[in-house]
Amino acid sequence: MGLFDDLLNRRKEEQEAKSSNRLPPGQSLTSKFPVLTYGPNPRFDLKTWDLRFFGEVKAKPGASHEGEVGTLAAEAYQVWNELYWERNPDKAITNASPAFQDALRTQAGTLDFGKREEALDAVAALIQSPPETKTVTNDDPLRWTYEQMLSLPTVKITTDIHCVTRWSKFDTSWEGIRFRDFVETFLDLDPAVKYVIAHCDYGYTTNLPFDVMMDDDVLITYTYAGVPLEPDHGAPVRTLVPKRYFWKSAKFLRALEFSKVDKPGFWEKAGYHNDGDPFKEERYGGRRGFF
Ligand SMILES: Nc1nc2c(c(=O)[nH]1)N[C@H]1C(S)=C(S)[C@@H](COP(=O)(O)O)O[C@H]1N2
Ligand SMILES: [Mo]
Repeated sequence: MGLFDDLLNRRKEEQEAKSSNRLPPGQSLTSKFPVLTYGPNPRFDLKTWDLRFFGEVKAKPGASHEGEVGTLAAEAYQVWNELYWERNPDKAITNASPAFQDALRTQAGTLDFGKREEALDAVAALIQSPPETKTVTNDDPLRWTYEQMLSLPTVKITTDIHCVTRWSKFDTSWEGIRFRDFVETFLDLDPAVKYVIAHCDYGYTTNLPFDVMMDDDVLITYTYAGVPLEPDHGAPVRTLVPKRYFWKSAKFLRALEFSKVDKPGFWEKAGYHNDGDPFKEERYGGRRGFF
């Protein structure tokens, strides 16, 4: 099929999406997954990384967690990222623990780990079907190590995403921890909490009303299209809030703050709309001047 046919097809798809009200006003459809990050991707060590919950929140009395996780899972996610960070993919593998290297070679047979794609496939396979699992516990639900987080139950969703720079992508698939389930299971919130602020590596923040975060499609996610999230798209963990413009889905997430007062985030303070509903075309300006 020629370029022109591609274009016609895309137009047709776009028209259909518009007439079914699936494409928000002013958006175009893309099949790519553009990358938008202010600044560099953070590097991290998943042995020391953590995810915190703070603000007007306590752990639910007696709340504790016990779950299963692949024995090599956290290291596998680390190596996945190092395969992107390192110029030489073989180095990412040879730096890993002997146990991990053994498991990977068992998994992948005679594959050539000098080839990044092959190594990534093998790492993803190890994550999807771990040779051994172990039980992990956490009795401080306000702080999660990566391994503890991986042992939480997940849900899968397929959803459309909409970037304020006017691209939309349909049917993206994600797996992660449903925010609402997490809150209801583990947290005791001050009843006056009205806002949730996501805090990321390098200081990026974004704010949302608590009610918006409690929708059933809001995730703390680390899997995209069945494989670990790539560094460019927010590894090791991001939020996903499909009903808002995509800048509200925080990459490189490190903490969620529960607040009685609103705290406009990085782009909100720079002039983006505070609410960012794509179907209301809330791109810029809106309500400003809280602070
Ligand atoms: N930590 C962090 N999160 C972020 C950003 C960022 O620069 N830093 N960019 C936001 C913007 S503007 C968009 S459109 C989406 C882009 O996500 P993507 O790169 O996976 O498409 O991430 C959002 N989350
Ligand atoms: Mo964006």
